[in-house]
Amino acid sequence: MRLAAEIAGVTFPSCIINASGPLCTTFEELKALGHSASGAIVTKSMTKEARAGNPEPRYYEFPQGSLNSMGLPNLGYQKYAEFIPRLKEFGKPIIASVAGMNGHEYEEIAGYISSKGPDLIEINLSCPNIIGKPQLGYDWEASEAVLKTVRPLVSQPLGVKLPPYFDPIHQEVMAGVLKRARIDFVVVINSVGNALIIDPDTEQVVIRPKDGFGGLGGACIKPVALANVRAFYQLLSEEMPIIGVGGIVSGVDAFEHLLAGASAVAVGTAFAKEGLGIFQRLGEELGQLLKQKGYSSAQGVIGKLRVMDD
Ligand code: RRO
Repeated sequence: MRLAAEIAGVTFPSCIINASGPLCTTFEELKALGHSASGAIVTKSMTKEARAGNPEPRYYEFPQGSLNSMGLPNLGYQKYAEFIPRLKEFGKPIIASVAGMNGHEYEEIAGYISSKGPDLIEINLSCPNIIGKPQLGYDWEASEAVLKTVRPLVSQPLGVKLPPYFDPIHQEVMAGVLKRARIDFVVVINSVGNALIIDPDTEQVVIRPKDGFGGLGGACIKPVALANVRAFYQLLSEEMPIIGVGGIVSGVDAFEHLLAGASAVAVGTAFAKEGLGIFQRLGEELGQLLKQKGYSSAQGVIGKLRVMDD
């Protein structure tokens, strides 16, 4: 079965890749992704300075998903600038994920990291866990300003990682921003920000930062992810391919993201829970499902979702 994907002219050997977030911060972790069946190596979002992240406990798993308030722990962009040329030997696309604390940092990081030759760059506009900082993706003007200044500094395909939106007008406004900023691909969705999980036994929150509020991920967010993939596909399919993220635990979940309009899918919480073998398993499950259904490639499924007649 042909599981390859194409994003903005870059070929991915598999349409199933890691999401920026879990297990992609250190060189060892990135190399392990190189050896795995992941169709790409996606880095943790990088900031100007190295960050230790928020106080622990900051990650909580439960059967339907995860809650995190990691706070952008990463080694700082200079380190990823060293790693990227050394990760080229794996022969699969490298996506550098960039997160600034302000517009100037996005510019500095994206411009420099571009010169180190990643295959694509993702601008993260949607981290929900920086104490005192709102998610940029909910501020249209600020998003447009950052993307328009970064665009000319980057020679690779430039993508944007967005937060979930819950009303069509918000997806429409953001689609306009992405078009005007000449963005090449879209990654939806980041975790559902500022969710709260309560332990009724201890009568306590489950993570320390922000009094327990954090980003919700995993199986329980799949319907929100599919809705955002579909909405952006309807708005942008001609211009910008989509990487679908949110709730992918099985080959069927990946298939649903493709139907909704994703060209590739990225796995976060389920990768954190299951480890590197998940990319092989999901590839096998998706391959079998496509065969059963008579598809000859993953690409043939993109956007094929059917709606009901009026
Ligand atoms: O590090 C984090 O707390 C984090 C980031 Br940068 C992000 O984009 N999404 C998320 O759920 N956590």
